[in-house]
Amino acid sequence: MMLNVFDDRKGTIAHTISGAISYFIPVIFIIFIFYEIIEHIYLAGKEKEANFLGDIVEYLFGLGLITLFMRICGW
Ligand SMILES: [Ca+2]
Ligand SMILES: [Ca+2]
Repeated sequence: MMLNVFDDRKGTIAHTISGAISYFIPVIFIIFIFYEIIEHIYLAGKEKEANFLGDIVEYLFGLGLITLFMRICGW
């Protein structure tokens, strides 16, 4: 399976921040997945599966970072 992660700066920041915010507002997860699937289907030519999966990894990276941060800080 091919993954294209941290490929563009703007998108990476947006996906990572979305993941981080999901820690506080979990419903963002559903919106994010829904948005990514729509983007993947309608930009099928442009957005390859490697990018689609990579965006989800970027999102999970943000979620993981904030989770670790909160745990380390004891919040
Ligand atoms: Ca995407
Ligand atoms: Ca990406």
